Amino acid sequence: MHNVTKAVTAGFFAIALGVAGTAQAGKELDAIKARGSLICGVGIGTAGFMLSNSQGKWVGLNVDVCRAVAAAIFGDADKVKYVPLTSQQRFTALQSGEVDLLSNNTTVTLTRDTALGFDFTGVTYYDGQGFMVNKKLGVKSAKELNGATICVAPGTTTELNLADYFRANKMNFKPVVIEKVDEVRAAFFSGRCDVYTTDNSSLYATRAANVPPPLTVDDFIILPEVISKEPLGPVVRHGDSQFADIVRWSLFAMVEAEEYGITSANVDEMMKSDNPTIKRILGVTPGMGKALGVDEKWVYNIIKQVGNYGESFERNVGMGSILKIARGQNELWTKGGLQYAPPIR
Ligand SMILES: N[C@@H](CCC(=O)N[C@@H](CS)C(=O)NCC(=O)O)C(=O)O
Repeated sequence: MHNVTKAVTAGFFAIALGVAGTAQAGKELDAIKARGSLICGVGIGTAGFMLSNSQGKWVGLNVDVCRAVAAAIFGDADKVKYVPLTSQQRFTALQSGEVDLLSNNTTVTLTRDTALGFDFTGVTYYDGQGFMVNKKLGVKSAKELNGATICVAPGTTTELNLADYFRANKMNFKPVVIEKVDEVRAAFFSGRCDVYTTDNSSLYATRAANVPPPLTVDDFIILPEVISKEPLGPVVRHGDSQFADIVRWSLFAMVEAEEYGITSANVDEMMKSDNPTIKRILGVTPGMGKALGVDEKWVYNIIKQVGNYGESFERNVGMGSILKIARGQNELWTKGGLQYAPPIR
């Protein structure tokens, strides 16, 4: 009884004094640390987002999120093992523990967040579903697609939105459902389908990187209709909130660093900044790392090794890449976009 009273009293004083809590070690995080690397579920191969390059190195905007989490946990962005997964395989792989997280263009939805037992930890890329067609088809709008044969991947929001859109517009279509993304692309480019539908990001990537000669980029158009909201972001299993917090705040840190002008090129200089916010973000003023259960230099390591969100965007999918995607909705909130990180404090 006496001990309980003491513990309760100590707890009361900790709260009353506003003593900062330290993150509780979670079982997923313990397993990741013991293993010495993060296992990240990615896609099969989509230029700009997740692709094993000619040197066998995984690169892309989604890959950078995996790298940022590894930089936060290990101080080393290279401590990641990548597992390529199809849209059909990804959720079982996460549920079974084959991967620690997915960073693979998965859309945040209510049922995935609840019934599937996952937690979403932010939005890497605000997207929407679109349609790509060969120009020869002479189609200018999705409303002209009645009766079309449409290539689509299974186990996706894409399949569901497609059915909803055609029903709502009183049109019919013939689905050609193919699991592997390279086979979907091949089926579309060979003319087996009139239309390829998926997230617009994937359509841009496919058009920029996968058109087989003698066909060229100019043979294909992406129709103007965007038929859904596809907020794409990292996903973890229910059960380890500390690990979820690290994934969530690693992505936020990339966005926050962009807002405060901290880049991979100037981060060493920024360590000398007098700005209290920058000092806190970079761990010069300690506390944030401890609260998250990682090194105080977690953001420094992310930005030095991976870059801020804008750098990653431009390098992988923006003007520094073959995709040349405009920032659009993925611009910072201060510049009219939707990317908004809550404060690191
Ligand atoms: N965002 C949609 C679709 C995501 C998806 O996995 N699409 C596949 C089929 S097109 C894809 O992009 N794969 C790319 C890859 O494996 O590299 C969802 O979460 O259901």
